[in-house]
Amino acid sequence: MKSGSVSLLGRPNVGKSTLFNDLVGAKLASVSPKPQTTRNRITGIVTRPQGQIVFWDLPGIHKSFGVMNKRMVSIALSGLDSVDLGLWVIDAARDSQVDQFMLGHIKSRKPSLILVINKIDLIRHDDLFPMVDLYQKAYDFKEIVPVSALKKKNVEELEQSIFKHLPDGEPLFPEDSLTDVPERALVEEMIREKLFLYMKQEIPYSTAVHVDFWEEKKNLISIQAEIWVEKDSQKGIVIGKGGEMIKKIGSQARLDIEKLLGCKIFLELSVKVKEGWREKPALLDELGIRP
Ligand SMILES: Nc1nc2c(ncn2[C@@H]2O[C@H](COP(=O)(O)OP(=O)(O)OP(=O)(O)O)[C@@H](O)[C@H]2O)c(=O)[nH]1
Ligand SMILES: [Mg+2]
Repeated sequence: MKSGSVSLLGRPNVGKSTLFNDLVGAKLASVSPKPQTTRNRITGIVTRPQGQIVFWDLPGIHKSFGVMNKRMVSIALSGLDSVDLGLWVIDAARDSQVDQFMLGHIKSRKPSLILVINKIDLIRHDDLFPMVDLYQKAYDFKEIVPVSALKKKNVEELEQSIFKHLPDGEPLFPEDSLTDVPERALVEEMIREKLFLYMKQEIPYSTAVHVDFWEEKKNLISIQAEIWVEKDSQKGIVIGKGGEMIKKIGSQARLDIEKLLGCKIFLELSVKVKEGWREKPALLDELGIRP
């Protein structure tokens, strides 16, 4: 049997979390059109007759300023040496210079990588070949696999390529496991995703979500979560006129959470000002954003 861990690596916004959810077959990671959506490591476990893969969705690697972003990048970089295989994900429709530059930097660590060219739905077929050629020269990839995570194109083929390059071994988790991330953290992610989807400009970046109450009764789970903002002026924006925005965030998040946990959810959201939380190590620890 094959068994191993596989990280999703690359710049922000290339589609790592979308691909991760496809590979795992469940929505565990938050996805949004804004860069730096993912802040923490999320694991997803896939068990097949051939073996088991433990996927790590990670934040994007970027030039980081500030305490939180520095932590995000060191979490992202942990996916270079602490795994059996990395998927280096690129956006086929975006300029490749930054990716080439980043690859140049990590080369010396000699990670075992598959190059995943994502978003091929956005390019012409003919543009793929020169790209493959360029990357083949840039690094000794185990394989190069073009996919469209959004259209779920070629994802099964990618899984087969991954199995080919995994070591032999026994599964680490029982075969019906989906993740080892606590449910609370997944719920926080589902709520945070809605903030990234619906809030504009710097607001989503100034928010965090913290579940502070959880009670299970028969077929209903009651959850209370705080949405942290950095400044008092942001509180009203998250709540919205007549509470409309926070209601929308809550009802959309509830749908995802009910699907994830498979039962009815009562979700109550509140907004709390935690001044400059992004720069405070103790608050980042509380959110689980730890390098
Ligand atoms: N057209 C197209 N869009 C895609 C594809 N895969 C992902 N996207 C979109 O790209 C955007 C970013 O996707 P994410 O999965 O959040 O990207 P990410 O790499 O996890 O981003 P960070 O968490 O910020 O590092 C979203 O709007 C996705 O819908 C694809 O194959 N084709
Ligand atoms: Mg992501």
